Order: sequence, then structure tokens, then C-alpha cells
Amino acid sequence: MFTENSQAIFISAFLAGLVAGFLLFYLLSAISARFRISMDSKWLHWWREDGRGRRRTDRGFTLIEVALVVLIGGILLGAASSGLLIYVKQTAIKTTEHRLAAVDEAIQQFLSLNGRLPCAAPLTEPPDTAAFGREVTDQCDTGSFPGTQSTGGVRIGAVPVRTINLPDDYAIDAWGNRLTYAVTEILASPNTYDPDMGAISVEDSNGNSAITPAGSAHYVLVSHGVDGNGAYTVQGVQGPTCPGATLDAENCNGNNTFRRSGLRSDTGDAAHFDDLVTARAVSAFGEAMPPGAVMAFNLVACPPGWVEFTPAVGRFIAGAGDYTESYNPGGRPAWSFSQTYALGDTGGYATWRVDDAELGLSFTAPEGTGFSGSYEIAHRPSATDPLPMENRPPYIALLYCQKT
Ligand SMILES: [Ca+2]
Ligand SMILES: [Ca+2]
Repeated sequence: MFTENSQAIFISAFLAGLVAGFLLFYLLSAISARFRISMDSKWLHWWREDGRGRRRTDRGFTLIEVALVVLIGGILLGAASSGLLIYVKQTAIKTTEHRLAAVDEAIQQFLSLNGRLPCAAPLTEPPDTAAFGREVTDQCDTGSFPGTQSTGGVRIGAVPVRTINLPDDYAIDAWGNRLTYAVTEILASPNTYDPDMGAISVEDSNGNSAITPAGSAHYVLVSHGVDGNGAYTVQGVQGPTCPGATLDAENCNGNNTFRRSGLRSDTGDAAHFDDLVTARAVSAFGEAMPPGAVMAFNLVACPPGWVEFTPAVGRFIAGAGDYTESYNPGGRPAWSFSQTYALGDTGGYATWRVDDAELGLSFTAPEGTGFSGSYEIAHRPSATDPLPMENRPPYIALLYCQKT
């Protein structure tokens, strides 16, 4: 990667240009209309005349001095221009890196909102058309869609900037070419999202896998760099064709392997690599569900990588541990309740048949009250089989699944 400090380069280039400009101005002023210039076999003379035709100044540079001034000016100008070129190039790289990061973040937000990645947009759709920047389908693992390519379970196309609510500019890099977005198809389809199922390989300049496990990247974003080889233009037209024998050809040769490397080369030969690449794999999320995790799904079946957690069927969920509740109203008997909920314990009743003692349906008259015997204080349909009482709170049923 570039290590130069762009600000320092710009300032030094500016100062160098200033010095070079001053020297050139000095030289040019010597040969301007105010002065006359002549040259003998050895000296280059310059002077100006006063009103009476007398020379007010008469001195000269040797040809060697003139040559040195021109040479130094040229060197300084060259340094200034090359510094500016590096500055412009670095600015383009930073702009592109910023867009790649913004797209990556917007894709992550789309994932958290929709439970899947966005599919790719068409590379061939011109700007300001209805399909520009929109994912070609929300069923990314089905069929073929113009402007995208499906290979090895990976859909290759453009960044769906309008689907993920980014400005249109974020579909292109700083060199005016479209970014390439390659996404694992089942991760961009409903009900099949599984963070363990990435299908994209990302390799370094030597062919080593740049992610763990190999071939597990969810999606890749590619800027094809200064050369734009293999990229589509902002108008949706194929630019320079993908070269056959450079390192960055891996990012435009249409398969599900991509290359990411910090070693950049503008040589144009087999080592040439000027692409900017961002990749996301499961390890990059830092939020993979560990085995044993239980979640509620509003689905009729558990997604891949999850199995139904059958002990939860028909049950409310309680936190495991020791629970204590006490009540001390003052003036009345205090009471407390404690219960240990061991992990996986089940208990309770959806409905409950309450017996006489629990309901207090009858009582025996205390002595001295003038009454005796048992009195029924409420009616129930049967002394031996009371009706069940509904005691469930309002509920909604969801499917509980456990991560395998
Ligand atoms: Ca390139
Ligand atoms: Ca490739």
C-alpha cells in the first residue's frame, strides 16, 4: 500500500512549484521587453537603457549558469508534477476506499433489517433508469438475470445502491467505473440465509486463502483500479477487457474466486494488481450464533443450521436460576415465594383445575358463632371434577429453533 503522507507531498510539491516558478520568472524577466539581451562567444548579457540611451545595468550569466537555472527549474517542476500526480492518485484511492466502506456498512444494515443480503444489481443498466442500482431479484439463487452472472452459487453484478439506500455515486469508483458486487446467492434469498454458508474464495497475491475457512466469504466488493480492466463504465458498458495474465485478472474473470492484496503494482505484467477489494466472511461478523443458541422465528420451519427446539412447544419461557418473591403488606401476614428453575426444567399448566381448598369453596363454622357444619360459599359444577380454569396470559406462538 502507499505509505506517503499525502498532505506533506502536496505541500512539498506546492513549494517546489513556487521556487521553480520564481526562478523561471527571474530568468524571463531578464529577457523581457525591459531588458535587452545579447550574447558573445562566452557570455549571455542583459541590460536596460536609461532615457539617454546609457546602459544602467550590464551584467550577464554564463551559458553554464543559464543551463543550471533551467536544469534546476526543470527538476523542481518535475518533482512538483510527480508529487501532484501521487497526491491525485492517493485521493482517488481514498475516495474509492471510502465508498467501499460505505457500501459494506449499508449492506450490513440491510442484512440486519431483512435477514438476508441484497442480491446484485445489473451491471449493464444505464444510470437514471428504474432498474439502475436495484437488486435484480429477492430470490438471488433462482434463474438468470440480465446484467448479472451466476457462477458456483455466486451472483456477480453491480452494487444495488438504490436497494440499500446509498447515493448513485457509490456504485462507481473514483475512476468512473462500476464497483463489482459478488454475493453468495443463498445468503441473498429469503429463508436460506445461513452465515456458515459463504461460497466465495478470497486469495492473496500468492494464491493463499485470505479468509478462514477458505471459500467462505459472503460477499466481495471490487474496484478494478486505475486500469479499470474488466470493469463496466458508469454508462453500463464493458470497458477494457479482462486481461488474461495479471494478478488482478482474478477479479474480473467471472468465477467465484477473488483476489485481495495490499501489494500493489502498476507494472502491467503478471504481477500487476491495482484493484481495491473488500470481503466479508463469517469471521468478520463477530456475531455468529454459537451452537445451542435458541431463537424464536416467525417461520413455518427452522432455517438451515437450526433445528426445532421441541421442549419449547406450547410453553412460555422462564429464565433459569433461583427466583424469590416476597410480599409484606404491613398489618397482614407476610409471605414469600421461591422457586429454582434448573436449566431445561419444565412445569406448570396451561389450564388448572382448582380444588376446594384452593378455591375456599366451603368452610366449617368456627365454634361459638352459633353455626355449625360445612357451608358452601360458591357454586361449582361438580364436587369431584371442577371445570378447568383458563389462566394463560395473552400469547403469540412462534417457532423456537436451536442452532446446531
Ligand atoms: Ca485492475
Ligand atoms: Ca475470479
